[in-house]
Amino acid sequence: MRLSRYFLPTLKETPAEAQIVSHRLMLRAGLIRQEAAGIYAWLPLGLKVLRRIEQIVREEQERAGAVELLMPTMQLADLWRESGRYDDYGQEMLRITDRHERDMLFGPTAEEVVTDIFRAYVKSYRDLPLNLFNIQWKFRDEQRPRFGVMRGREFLMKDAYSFDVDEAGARRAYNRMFVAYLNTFSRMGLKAVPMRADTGPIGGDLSHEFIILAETGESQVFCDRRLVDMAAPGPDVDWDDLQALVDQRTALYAATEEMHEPARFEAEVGEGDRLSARGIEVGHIFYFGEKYSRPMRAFVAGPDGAERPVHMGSYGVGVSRLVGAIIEASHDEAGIIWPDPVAPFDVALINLRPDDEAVASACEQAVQALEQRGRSVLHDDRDDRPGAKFATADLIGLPWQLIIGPKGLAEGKVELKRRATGERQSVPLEQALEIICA
Ligand code: 5CA
Repeated sequence: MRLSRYFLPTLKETPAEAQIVSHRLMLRAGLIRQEAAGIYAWLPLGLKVLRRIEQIVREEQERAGAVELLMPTMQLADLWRESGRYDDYGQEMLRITDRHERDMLFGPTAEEVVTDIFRAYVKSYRDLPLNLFNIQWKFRDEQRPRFGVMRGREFLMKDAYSFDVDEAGARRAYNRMFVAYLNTFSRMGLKAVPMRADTGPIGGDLSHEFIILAETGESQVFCDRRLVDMAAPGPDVDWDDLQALVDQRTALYAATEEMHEPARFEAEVGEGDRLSARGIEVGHIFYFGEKYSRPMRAFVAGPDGAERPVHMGSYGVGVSRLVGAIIEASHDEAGIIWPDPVAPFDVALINLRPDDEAVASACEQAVQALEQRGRSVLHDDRDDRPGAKFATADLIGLPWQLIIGPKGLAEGKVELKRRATGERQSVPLEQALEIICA
């Protein structure tokens, strides 16, 4: 992609309204634009990151056995009257009346809709277990939308819903999502710690939040440091028997403020391992049994023929929030440092003299070779000062910067910079390409 033909509206000034670094950088790097409080347009570069995060989430959901569908953003109030949540949900729910005076709402979550779909088709234990997920925009009329996409009113969520014949099955489903989440966040270069959590308006008695540690996090968290150091299990696990893996992690103390028990914390965790920090919640999983299936009559026949409410759980990931969370975890003074798996492009190609024919043709050659090998390139071919181009490249944080100018070319060399470390090397173009594609 040529930058001269792209749409990358970067800002020189730091926007005054942004209080935390990820929000500032997202505005400055031209990733998002605020259209109303807590409501954002995703500009081209931001959209690419969002899509890559979404794809990692999708792949790990599918690996854990979940099946994707897409539910509507607009929901009928009557479904929420059936579950009993319509009046409870309060002002966070955006309520809308259609032309027929029918009460509707912009979905803040989708337990009711998915239960309605389930009960229409599934009647027998033979069709279970089932886990359905979608990646869809949600709306919550938050009282204090803030920190950009971290606490928006409109935000993208991955929400999965599991259906099992009994509690034992539901726990297996819960464990699968627990491990899928560890792997998902690890693929994005994040360390997410599972913590015992309050269930809030979703309900249920077993729940974990997945928290990224960051100074600007909204929640205070307390945990055993050894949990932070534990590696993600990876894809090669026995997906039908994850209890030991989950137990190993839930045995160590980790709790959000609402669930924190100071006396237990001190008794269970050695002084040197006690970690009290701020955190960002990027995922939340719940087991709530028959909370929705009983009032909404989502019943299945068991092996004995008797009908009983299906056991459910729900599992959320804040897909749009993750864009901000990743920046909180990975940036420096000069800008964003994208982890390779979520970067909007792999390489920033900096053309130091677009009007020099030899430089222009070397750049073309580099773009072709990189794209042939499956690497994406943002080619800065604009007529601008080198200093401005370097600043833009650092700000938008692509993993590699490939710098081509007349002086180097005369010696047969280009410059390659790794954004994360700042390490630079002056090498022939072929060698630079090898290093990038290694
Ligand atoms: N139905 C359940 C799980 S599917 C649910 O709604 N869970 S939740 O309320 O915890 O939301 C799931 C995830 O969405 C959260 O962990 C968080 O990462 C993200 N999220 C929640 N509210 C917001 C918001 N206002 N802005 C951005 N992300 C949000």
